[in-house]
Amino acid sequence: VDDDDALQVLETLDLHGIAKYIKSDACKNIFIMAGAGISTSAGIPDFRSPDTGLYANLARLKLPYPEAVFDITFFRNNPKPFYTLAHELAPGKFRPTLTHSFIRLLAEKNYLHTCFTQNIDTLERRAGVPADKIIEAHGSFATQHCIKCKAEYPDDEMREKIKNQELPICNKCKGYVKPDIVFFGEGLPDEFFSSLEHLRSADLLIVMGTSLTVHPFASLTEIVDESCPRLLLNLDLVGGWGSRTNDVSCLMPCDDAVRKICELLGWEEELDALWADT
Ligand code: CNA
Repeated sequence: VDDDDALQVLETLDLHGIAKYIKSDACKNIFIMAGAGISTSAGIPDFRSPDTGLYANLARLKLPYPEAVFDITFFRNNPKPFYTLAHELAPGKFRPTLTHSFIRLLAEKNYLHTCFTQNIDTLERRAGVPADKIIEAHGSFATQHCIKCKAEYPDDEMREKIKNQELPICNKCKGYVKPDIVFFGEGLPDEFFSSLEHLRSADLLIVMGTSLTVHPFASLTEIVDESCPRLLLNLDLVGGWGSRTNDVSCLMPCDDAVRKICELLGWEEELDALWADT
């Protein structure tokens, strides 16, 4: 046997192979890595899709470069473009997708160890994935602080400001207030780093709806064991997929892909029931 044969875990490198593996005793801990692509069918644009992505549509905000809208240095001088966008993306406006319900189903069936998400839309929580199984690696709109004196700013006032397209200003020092989402130039939350070691216990990693371009998040794919099956559900092939023996990719909208997986597992009705309930 050569090295690849020794590492081979899946019988076939497709969704059948994945479903069979999930049903086997070997698959206990499933980890998810999610990105903006799992929320596009909810109506929230991703960053990088060529015509529909946010970066393609930011011209009207007159930014020096598209990423500036999420850049902390830029925000300190000009928070307006960010809040224009926040108004459009405000949580509460969107319903979780079938893919979010799939993550919840994995939790209900005791397969889900941790869902690492780059998304700031809180749709994982809204879909009913238990909070202690979610790591919001780039923070979320759930809380907010003054960028100058760090004072917390009330949730209800924040919601009002975003709704009315007004700038939230610190009640104590008049500094600008920013939701606790991680901008370019800021560090990721401690709980992100402290939970990385668990990835070594992964029996399956499912990567969904991400271009795998933002680091350090993207590098989580490397932490799982060399023999751990990795499934990519995305519109395009990213992250050098296929470089490992048990890499499987399914290039289609992730809502369709999770439905196929659930069909193969006999979980389709439960999936639909969970989704109908959110
Ligand atoms: P990205 O770089 O925009 O990549 C999105 C990926 O998803 C692309 O590879 C697309 O091909 C793919 N994709 C789009 N639609 C689907 C679909 N229906 N099914 C499967 N795949 C699809 O976004 P990333 O998440 O990789 O980038 C990281 C950034 C994006 C994080 O910092 C996020 O905070 C940020 N972001 C978050 C949201 C959100 O919270 N919903 C929205 C936009 C951007």
